[in-house]
Amino acid sequence: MVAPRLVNVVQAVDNTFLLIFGLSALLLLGITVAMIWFVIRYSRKNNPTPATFSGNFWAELIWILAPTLLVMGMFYSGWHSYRALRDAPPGAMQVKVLAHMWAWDFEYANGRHSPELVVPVGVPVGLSVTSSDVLHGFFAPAFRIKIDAVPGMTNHAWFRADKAGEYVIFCSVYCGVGHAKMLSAIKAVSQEEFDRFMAGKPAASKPDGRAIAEAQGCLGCHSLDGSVIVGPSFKGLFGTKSLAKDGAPVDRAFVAALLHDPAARLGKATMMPAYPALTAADREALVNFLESLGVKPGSAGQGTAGGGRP
Ligand SMILES: [Cu+2]
Repeated sequence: MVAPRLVNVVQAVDNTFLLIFGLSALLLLGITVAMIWFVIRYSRKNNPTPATFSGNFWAELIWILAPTLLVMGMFYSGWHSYRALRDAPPGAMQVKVLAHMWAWDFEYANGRHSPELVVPVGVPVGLSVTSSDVLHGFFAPAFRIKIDAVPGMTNHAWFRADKAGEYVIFCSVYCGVGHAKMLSAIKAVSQEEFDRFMAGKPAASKPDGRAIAEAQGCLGCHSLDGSVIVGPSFKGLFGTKSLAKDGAPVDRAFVAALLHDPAARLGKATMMPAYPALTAADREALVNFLESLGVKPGSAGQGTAGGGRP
């Protein structure tokens, strides 16, 4: 009984696709050939006097049974691959997937958060997918996973990366202006590298503010070139009057408070989500990055490339 549950999801989904595609191609060919034959065989030229028909039991039975069996076969194959995708094998590593406008957050059993889904090669990974705001879709084409992220509801899927590498994650449901930027990656790494990741030792010695802004989805709402997407552009923002009710200037303390609880700091409702999972070092790097973009126009720190440190 265990065997069918361990069916490779990629294989199961591909088999269903090929089955439906093959049957569709076969039907298209059969129907087209039959149609052409009927047009010629029963044309008015070949049949000057119209024929009369009075039903045929066997013909009717066949055209009821054959499509029914075909469609049931497609259903069975689809159901089988759906089960293969839904039912994670026992003992799979569990990861909570939270979609928000416009980034992904992956939470591991030990409480570690990551904007990318880092997994060890060869280990089944169970995903519990949900959203904190609007409808999103978790789409990892390499693993044939496409599952809705719905606020207030948890959907499940699983996969196993058999080869080390980086596999792209998209959002498959249009979710607002930052939708196209809602990208992330499944990073399949060796067990040792994964253990290092879980222990929280970052590969880079110093966090890069621009990379964090990208990974956290900040750039979905805040441009770096002065244009307004949803929120104010990061360019030249530091030191200016904020949109908060109290009109406080955008400074280090303001940005830190904003990341912690945006609505409370602004004193009004906002689309901006909180980022409680950011480490202190990440937050500082992010604030440094903003500061580097906020210096007086014309001087250094346009922030168009590199880490953008002042
Ligand atoms: Cu989305």
